[in-house]
Amino acid sequence: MRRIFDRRPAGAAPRMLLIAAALMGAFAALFGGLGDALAEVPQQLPKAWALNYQDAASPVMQEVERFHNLLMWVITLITIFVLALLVYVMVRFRASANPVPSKTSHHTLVEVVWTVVPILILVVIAVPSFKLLYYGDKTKEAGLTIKAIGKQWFWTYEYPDNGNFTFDAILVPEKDLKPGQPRLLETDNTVVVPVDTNVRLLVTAADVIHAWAMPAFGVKKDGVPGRLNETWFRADREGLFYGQCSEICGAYHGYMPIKLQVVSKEAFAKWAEEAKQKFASVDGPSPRLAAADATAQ
Ligand SMILES: [Cu+2]
Repeated sequence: MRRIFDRRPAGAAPRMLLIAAALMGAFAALFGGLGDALAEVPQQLPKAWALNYQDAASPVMQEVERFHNLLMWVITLITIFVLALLVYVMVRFRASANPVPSKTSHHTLVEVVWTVVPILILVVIAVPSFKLLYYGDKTKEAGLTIKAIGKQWFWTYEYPDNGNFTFDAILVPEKDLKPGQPRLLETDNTVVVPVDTNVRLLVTAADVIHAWAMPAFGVKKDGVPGRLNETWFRADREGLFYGQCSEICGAYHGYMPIKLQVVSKEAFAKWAEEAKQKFASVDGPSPRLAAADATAQ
């Protein structure tokens, strides 16, 4: 709500307050359906003109950052070294300073050095790179499993450990956005996970290749039809996090975002109980369809 008050023109206070109160009501109603667990929460969003990654919220992303910082050192030192060599050659061996160039074409020591040193640099990079690859691959002790199924153009989620309910998360179009909701990132249903819990994420797709990507968690996993990919994350704080499909999957590839809320373990248990009632079961008919059938008969 802060943004509304910041933009308030002088003298328009009472009307803006009324509007703000109405919007607050709408916001509360939006989340009201899933109980108090999903009241207003801190959002983590990409910022305009920001540099670097979003703040890491999962151990894999912390390791990604560490690896990135190592690579920055390697790249910077190599670039400075090559630049210094170039400048030295341009100055020291320019035509006026060196009118008769040397005809040397081989130098065994130099050739061995410029082969061995890059190999050593690659080994220094490869070791932490493979460690990180396997660290992000899977978790041995998962607190719960979530399955994300990419579809043109939305995500379907399943919670096999919490009653095997399933729901779709579809983009909220710009005209229906409530204040504070980000454009192209807001979905009608939210993926909810408990804080400080290893979440095993299974990703697949029903039509073409999609990718479930959540920058703050260091997760970017392809969803491939007919295959089940696995990864994991452990959110270290509560709040709302946003991601997007990251495999170009058709005309509305940019319109299938991911909205995920991290809540306390108690709030998650409560949410899962309510979600079991509200959403369809993977094994059974949708409660909404069952209700429609009952009225039809
Ligand atoms: Cu997609």
